[in-house]
Amino acid sequence: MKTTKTTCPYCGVGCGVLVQQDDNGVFSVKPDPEHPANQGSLCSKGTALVETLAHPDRLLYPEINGQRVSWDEATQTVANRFRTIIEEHGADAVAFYVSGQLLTEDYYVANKLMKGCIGSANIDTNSRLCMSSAVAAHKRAFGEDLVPCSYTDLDQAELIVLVGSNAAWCHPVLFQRMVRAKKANPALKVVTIDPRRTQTTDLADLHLGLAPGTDAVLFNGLLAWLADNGHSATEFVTQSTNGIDAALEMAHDSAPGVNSVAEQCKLEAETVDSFYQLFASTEKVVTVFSQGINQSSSGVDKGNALINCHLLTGRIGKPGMGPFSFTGQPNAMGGREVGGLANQLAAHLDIDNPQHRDLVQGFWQTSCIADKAGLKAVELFEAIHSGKVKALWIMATNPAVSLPDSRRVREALEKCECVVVSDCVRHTDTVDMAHIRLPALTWGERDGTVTNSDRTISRQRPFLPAPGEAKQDWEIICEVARAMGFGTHFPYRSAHEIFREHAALSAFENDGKRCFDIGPWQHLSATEYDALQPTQWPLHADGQGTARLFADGKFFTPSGKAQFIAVTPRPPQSTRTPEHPFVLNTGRVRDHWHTLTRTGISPRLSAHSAEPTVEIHPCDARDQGLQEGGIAHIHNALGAVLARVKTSRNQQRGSVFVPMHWSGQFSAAASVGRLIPAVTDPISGQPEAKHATVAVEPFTAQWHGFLISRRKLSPASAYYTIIKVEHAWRYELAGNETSTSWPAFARQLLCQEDCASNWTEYYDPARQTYRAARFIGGQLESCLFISASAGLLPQREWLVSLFAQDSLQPAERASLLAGKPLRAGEDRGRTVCACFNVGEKTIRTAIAAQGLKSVEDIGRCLNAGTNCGSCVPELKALLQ
Ligand SMILES: Nc1nc2c(c(=O)[nH]1)N[C@H]1C(S)=C(S)[C@@H](COP(=O)(O)OP(=O)(O)OC[C@H]3O[C@@H](n4cnc5c(=O)[nH]c(N)nc54)[C@H](O)[C@@H]3O)O[C@H]1N2
Ligand SMILES: Nc1nc2c(c(=O)[nH]1)N[C@H]1C(S)=C(S)[C@@H](COP(=O)(O)OP(=O)(O)OC[C@H]3O[C@@H](n4cnc5c(=O)[nH]c(N)nc54)[C@H](O)[C@@H]3O)O[C@H]1N2
Ligand code: SF4
Ligand SMILES: [Mo]
Repeated sequence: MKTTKTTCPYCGVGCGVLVQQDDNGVFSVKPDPEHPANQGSLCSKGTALVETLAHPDRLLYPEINGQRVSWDEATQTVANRFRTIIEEHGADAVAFYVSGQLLTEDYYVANKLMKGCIGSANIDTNSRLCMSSAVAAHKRAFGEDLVPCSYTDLDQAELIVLVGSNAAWCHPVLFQRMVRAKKANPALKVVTIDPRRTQTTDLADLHLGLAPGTDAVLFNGLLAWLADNGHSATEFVTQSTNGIDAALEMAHDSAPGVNSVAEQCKLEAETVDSFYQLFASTEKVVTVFSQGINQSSSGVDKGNALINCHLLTGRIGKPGMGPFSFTGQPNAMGGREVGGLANQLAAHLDIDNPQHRDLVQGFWQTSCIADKAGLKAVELFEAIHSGKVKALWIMATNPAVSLPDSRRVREALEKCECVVVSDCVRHTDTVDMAHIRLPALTWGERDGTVTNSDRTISRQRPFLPAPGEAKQDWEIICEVARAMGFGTHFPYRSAHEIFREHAALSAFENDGKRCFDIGPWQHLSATEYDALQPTQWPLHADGQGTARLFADGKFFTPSGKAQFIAVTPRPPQSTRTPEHPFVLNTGRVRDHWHTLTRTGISPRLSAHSAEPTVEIHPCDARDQGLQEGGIAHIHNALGAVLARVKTSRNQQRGSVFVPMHWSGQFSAAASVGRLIPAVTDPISGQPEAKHATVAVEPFTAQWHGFLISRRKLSPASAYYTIIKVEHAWRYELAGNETSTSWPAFARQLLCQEDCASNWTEYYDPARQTYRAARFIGGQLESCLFISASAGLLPQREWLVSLFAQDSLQPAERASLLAGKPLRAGEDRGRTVCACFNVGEKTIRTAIAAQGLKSVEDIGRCLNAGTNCGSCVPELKALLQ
């Protein structure tokens, strides 16, 4: 048994995992009991990591215009095209668009190449869509992009306020940590603030389902109320802060009293009052914030409005308290440390500060350094659209799906003279649009470091060989840099050498002026780097980390004091109109990751939320003529999306929620980025992904169907989504054409060139019922079911189970065509527990038959809910 200690590549919790390979070469993944982030637990995504190791569609060789080429030719071509464009149009005519999923070492060299050598700051990252509002709020309040807290503060807090965070699904291991903290300390109170009720609300003592976009009013109101009711930490405020008066004046103006706040936020006055009382009376408060705050056209102000409340009460820098931005991507923080955003330099230095520029240039010894901020993501794609930026290199992100107004993003990519993409997957919506494709290594193969939400730097270590000719991102970047003539600045032979330089820069002429300092690591040997233990920056001279910042009341502003920010609440930019009466909120589901390039290939992770849904209040659904399980047509001036209707009282009236995950690779028309306007925060440039306005109407399907096939096929129906199942792909289909010859449709779709295979079918044109199955040898190859009504289609799960068999018995073939399982109980229903693969029907049956009363009973009987715990809120709902 060979064991590798590494870090999970998904969310910003940054869990340690142990990857074990047995003597037969079979891998398994376990939580690393020694890693401080997860202390022995993993969520469903982490648990399923092994299932996503062998990607069926890797990008293995460099390509130019779809033709395989050598690495030499690929890197030389990228270098020549970039050089030519720079010579003709200047350095600002080229750009990089990178990602919080790169390792710190990759990020460091990308940033050095663009800002230090090419001399433009046109390098921005998908963190712009993710954390840039929090970054700017931190900078304004603390003088530097600093997260004060440590995960241990969650264990010690007496009140945890979660604002715009669905931690139960998005930071599951931290959510479970809060669940445990509440068990250990029943006095711990939890408040959730979110227009929706989510699985996170399950833990809450108090939920504030405020009107979308009104958080700044709520926190301004809290600030004023705390000050008026004698809860200011006067000594701390005087000694360690500036700007209290202006902030309070604005707070009083905009949120004078509980009643005004309640009215503006559309909450009950008692609810607001309870929250304010609770906040005032509890010393140890952690306020967690995430995308419900950040992804807003006033996200920076919202962040500061909540930080203000911690400054007023002095609840920062001490155990169990502080404002805590949960970061999204595995290396969101590492990217910020090396200056991956277009308005940063490196090592938390500022691009618009001439001394900082001199410092970095002196350290890098390069001849030109960018002297002004570059284009932020949304501006960057606009500049590509208008032809100002002519060459773009995209690394580890899928902007054709994830940027707002994605139709315009695609147009920009189509117009761009030279699109280079480094990715590990051959087909994504973005990779498909590239002129030059560069195959990158991915998790399990690559080597370097990441930084999680609480500043812990951990190693990602490889345990798999490089497939095909794929290379690490830093190697690819260095090779292009050398081909562009910058070789002397890119002498690195390993991630370790890059890391040492990054550490040295953090300490260079620092003398305590910058908090980000990992200087003691600049001399690490290769062996020490390999053995690096998870450590929270900044480092002390002896190499020890720092759990919590600001314990000494010192901040990193020029005055050394924290800064209150006067906040004038602003409403979101899109307003409801009679044509577009719904607020569209977007975000994540439990078991999927972003644009599905990884979780979309795992049957286990695809089972929980199999299709893109639009969640809507049942009364709104009724008013709009929408049926549960039907298909909705969601549209505005920018575009349209089709998604399955899911009614839920967790959704407030007038708002709908659509997940961000479905791309063109997995659906006909479910990419929700098409509906998000490219509206951004004026300071951070972060898009308002939580607030578009839309119409929601029924899509009148004339027929519904599904298809299960071992091979990937390309259905041409108005609605389809693709779901990975064991041994096959499942397609849910619907169309609005009234007459179709189903046998001909089936032959075209299922057989493609080869129709000789064995084929059985059943067709009742009068009832629009069609069923077909295709066999190769005795093995089921594909099956297709069509009906006039979605409710008349057979259950999918047992049909999928037939694909596990090498051949089907005649009775099974007959039952297949009849659309009825041979044996009862073969249908488990929708997966609830992804860790143990337990379906909803199995759970319901067990609850009824065995009189199960609690989540623990279900666990004892079925194992469900006993591993990662993410499905516990759903188990509770089933019990109810
Ligand atoms: N399963 C899973 N986990 C993930 C990811 C994933 O793709 N899948 N991605 C990771 C990444 S990169 C990120 S950034 C994080 C994001 O983690 P979160 O921010 O927790 O997730 P989201 O679902 O984007 O949005 C959080 C909540 O904001 C709420 N919200 C919307 N509008 C408002 C508002 O006006 N006010 C308030 N207070 N709340 C509002 C939404 O209803 C939603 O429940 O998740 C990380 N973890
Ligand atoms: N509507 C809406 N839009 C959103 C959001 C939202 O809440 N709502 N959230 C926003 C947020 S917070 C985020 S973080 C973004 C995420 O959006 P993206 O970053 O666009 O999404 P991913 O699917 O994570 O894309 C990562 C890409 O990197 C590739 N990859 C994986 N590993 C490697 C590697 O080691 N090297 C290289 N070169 N490539 C690799 C993957 O195959 C994939 O194509 O979406 C944003 N967009
Ligand atoms: S919480 Fe889950 S997805 Fe996030 S790092 Fe841990 S195991 Fe990975
Ligand atoms: Mo994110």
